[in-house]
Amino acid sequence: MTHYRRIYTPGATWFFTVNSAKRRNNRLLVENIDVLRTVFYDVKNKHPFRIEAAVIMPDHLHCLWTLPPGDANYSMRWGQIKGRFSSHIDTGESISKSRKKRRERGLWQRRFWTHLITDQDDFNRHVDYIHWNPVKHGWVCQVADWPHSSFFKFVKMGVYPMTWGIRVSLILMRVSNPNDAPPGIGTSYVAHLIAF
Ligand code: NI
Repeated sequence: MTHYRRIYTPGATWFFTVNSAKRRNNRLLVENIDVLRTVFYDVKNKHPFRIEAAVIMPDHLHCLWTLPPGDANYSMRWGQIKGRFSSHIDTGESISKSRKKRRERGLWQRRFWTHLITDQDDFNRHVDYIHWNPVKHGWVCQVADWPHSSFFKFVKMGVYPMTWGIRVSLILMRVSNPNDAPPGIGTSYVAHLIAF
């Protein structure tokens, strides 16, 4: 696990998972990453919060925010982020009747996952979870190969080495002996570590 010693603020740091409405064959977020960055920046300027860590996946995102003391209104901030993002995108997505009534667009799932961080270990675990996510979802074999996360900031801070988070699998291969005898005494195996 990460040895990240930043003191977290009790009761103020939240982990979020926010999904786009269409989860399959959808690269909406990474294809519009600049729009997303701008929207985050604008909303953060108006209603301050600190982004501790973040990862943008093609169809969802995870992030860790610290809100100002006494302010837990993340819903308003997410509402603005989603709304502003949607207003910049013209995808011709299908919109349900109930959404039309509310003048909502159909780009995002309405609900999102929230978790209040409980202590420094919990904080660190979520930082790792965020950065490991592109490997977890199978987009890359190595965390450093995914450009849309705060991983590189953490490498610069000395929290991770650049090589952190590589998916490897261990494959044992039998080395056949020259007489092609059945496996048994004398059979040897070599271990191959492969990235996939
Ligand atoms: Ni994920």
